[in-house]
Parts: sequence; structure tokens; C-alpha cells
Amino acid sequence: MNGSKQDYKMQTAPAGYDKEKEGIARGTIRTIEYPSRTVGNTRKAMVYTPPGYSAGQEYSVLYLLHGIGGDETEWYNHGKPQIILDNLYAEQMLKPMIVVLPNGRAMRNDRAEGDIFAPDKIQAFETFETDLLEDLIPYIEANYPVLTDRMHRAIAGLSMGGGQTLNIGLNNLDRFAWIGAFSPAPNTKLPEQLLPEPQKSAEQLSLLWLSCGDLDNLKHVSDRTHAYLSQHSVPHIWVEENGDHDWPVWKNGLYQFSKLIF
Ligand code: FER
Repeated sequence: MNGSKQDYKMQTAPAGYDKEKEGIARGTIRTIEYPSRTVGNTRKAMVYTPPGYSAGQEYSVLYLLHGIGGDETEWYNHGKPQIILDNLYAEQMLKPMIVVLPNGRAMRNDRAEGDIFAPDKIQAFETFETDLLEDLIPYIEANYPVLTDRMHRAIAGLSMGGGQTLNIGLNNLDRFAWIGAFSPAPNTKLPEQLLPEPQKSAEQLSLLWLSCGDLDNLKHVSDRTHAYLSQHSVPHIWVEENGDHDWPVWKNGLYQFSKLIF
């Protein structure tokens, strides 16, 4: 466990953490559109603003990425982040944050149609780095009352989006202090490429979270990343969960990670 955040003990999410509760304040989730110079069109994203959201306050931002079979609605349809986060706010367990659900397939037709493994579609998940940094983040910062320094910006995602999270986040530690990868996919760069200067990355990271189900066929990606981080004493949280490449792991990842950031 050397290099891990050894003091961290994950507490099981309480029963009902992902179920709508009566009588609590609710946030709002809606679809926005932003101009993308990277793709050359207008792209969709969903944005969750927390209960009591007010333009007079300043918010941190979490960018939360979907998997290879999804789009900007995937978390909303399957993960219900707005319910998980509303429940956490009701318990005063979260810092004020806006959550942005982008579409990580940065190409003209960004729907999860046809062969979702086609090379141009896989490439689009790489192109998204530019769309995120140069188009989406500036749009969010121009249109929402958000804090714009690295300490108030987080990135997390599941599977293909977990790989993007590591590739983009660790490559841009001047932009992101909080990084959370849930079951990262084989698009994840090799650890030597992700962290060529592990000591320097370690100094910049506020949190690097890595979790994966023990039954996940892609767990070798997390294993090799965790091994490198440990070997180079890069502090991180590594959670091997009971579970598969599936929503219980990813929803728990969001629940656990969001409590720790900002
Ligand atoms: C692969 C297997 C799975 C791959 C990506 C995935 C890029 C993504 C899975 C997901 O997002 O659920 O070989 O290569």
C-alpha cells in the first residue's frame, strides 16, 4: 500500500443514497449548448446546479464523464447524479459545486450510434481534451458563477471517461487538482506516460481517486496504474470494490469522490 492514502477507509454508502427522498431541497439539472471551435459546431452538455443555487455565490466545478456507450445523458439516465448529490447536500456533506456532464465523443455526430468502437469514435474521445479545455470550460466559466482556479476544478469519469479523466487530468494538473477515475478503460495511457514525473505530479495533486470492481474485465488497467502510483509513492486512494463493470461501482464512485473534493 505504499503511496496510497493509508488513512482512508471507504464507508459504505448508506441504503437509499441513490433514491429520491421526500422533503429535501433539490438541485436542477438541464441541458445546455455551447459553441465548440474544436468540433466546429454546437455541442450539448448537461449541467447540475445544487439546491439553493444562487448567482451571488461562487461554485467549484466537477466535470463528470461518461463511457463508450454513452453521451451527455448517460450519467443522468443511469447514474442519477442529481439524486445522489441532492441527498448529500441534505446531509451537509458536499461543498457547493456545479456538475457538468459533457459529451466526451468530440466529433460532429457525437451520438453513441453504429460501431461505438470505430477508430474515428475512439479518436473523438482524445479530441475531447481540446474541446473541454478550450471550449466547454470557458463557456461554463463565462456563464456560471464559478471559481476558475485549479483547486476549484475536478474531473471524474467512468470507464472510457475514467481513461479520459486520467489522460486529461494528469496531463493538465495546472487546471485540475482533483481527479477521480472509476473503472478506467484501455484508452488510459500507460502510467509512464500519465506520470512521467511522478514526484512533481504528487506535489500538485489534491486527490487522485482510482476505483474498480473486482469482477471487471478491464481491471488490469487500474491494477497497472495503481502499481505504478504505489511504486513511485504518489498518494492516491485505491478502492477495489465488489462489483462488475457497472453502475453500482460508478454511482458509489461518484458518492465517495464528491464528498472528498474541494
Ligand atoms: C476497450 C474496451 C472497453 C476499449 C474501451 C472500452 C478503447 C470502454 C468501455 C466503456 O466505456 O464502458 O478495449 O478500448
